[in-house]
Amino acid sequence: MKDIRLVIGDKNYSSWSLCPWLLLQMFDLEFEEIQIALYQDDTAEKLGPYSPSLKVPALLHREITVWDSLAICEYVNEDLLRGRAWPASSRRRAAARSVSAEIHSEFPALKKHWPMNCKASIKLPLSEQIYNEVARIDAIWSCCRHRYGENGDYLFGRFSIADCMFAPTAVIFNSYQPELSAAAERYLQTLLGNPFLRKWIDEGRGEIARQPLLALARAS
Ligand SMILES: N[C@@H](CCC(=O)N[C@@H](CS)C(=O)NCC(=O)O)C(=O)O
Repeated sequence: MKDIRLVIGDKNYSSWSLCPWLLLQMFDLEFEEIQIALYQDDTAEKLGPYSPSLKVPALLHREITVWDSLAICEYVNEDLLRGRAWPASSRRRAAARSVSAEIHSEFPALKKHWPMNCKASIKLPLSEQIYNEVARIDAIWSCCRHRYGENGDYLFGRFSIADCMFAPTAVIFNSYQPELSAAAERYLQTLLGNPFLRKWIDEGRGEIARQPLLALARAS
């Protein structure tokens, strides 16, 4: 058994599982992937031994359990990476933490109507709420790239937890194709070009479908 185990859902659907999975991959931390199929009658029963919230992701490290994507990223950063997964300066770290928390806790319309589905590819009309939420994400991406991105192509230059937290958004935007500013589009393409994110998307596309492909998205 490996020292680090990450419990995830279907790669096709589980947006929050993607965040810590990408972090572990990007920082070359060896881990065992425990995958539990979502939306099945026995999903909660299978998650029970691993995740107190009965949700994914959950990280098991020796005798410690951490659940919730952002909490896992913080734990990995602190205990396994000696702080390397956030930007070095406190001003940048504050901004990176703020945008990560924002994507984690806000954007209710996108979360409800534009679910992650690696197999989906359809340009959807935007409701006013979706339009506003896409515009806010565009502003975050453009602003971070403009202010903090001089040392690389990621939000804060070099790869950080902020990029992990926006990776699901990149998959979602790749599926539903909203119009973005040039700077935001460039950042989207940076994320989509990440070899580990491409691997996740490919594996998600290869999984058995457990939800209708477009019905969820069309509700917007
Ligand atoms: N805030 C949590 C949300 C976790 C969450 O909603 N996970 C979904 C999959 S992405 C889940 O486990 N759904 C199963 C269920 O609700 O039964 C996090 O960021 O980890």
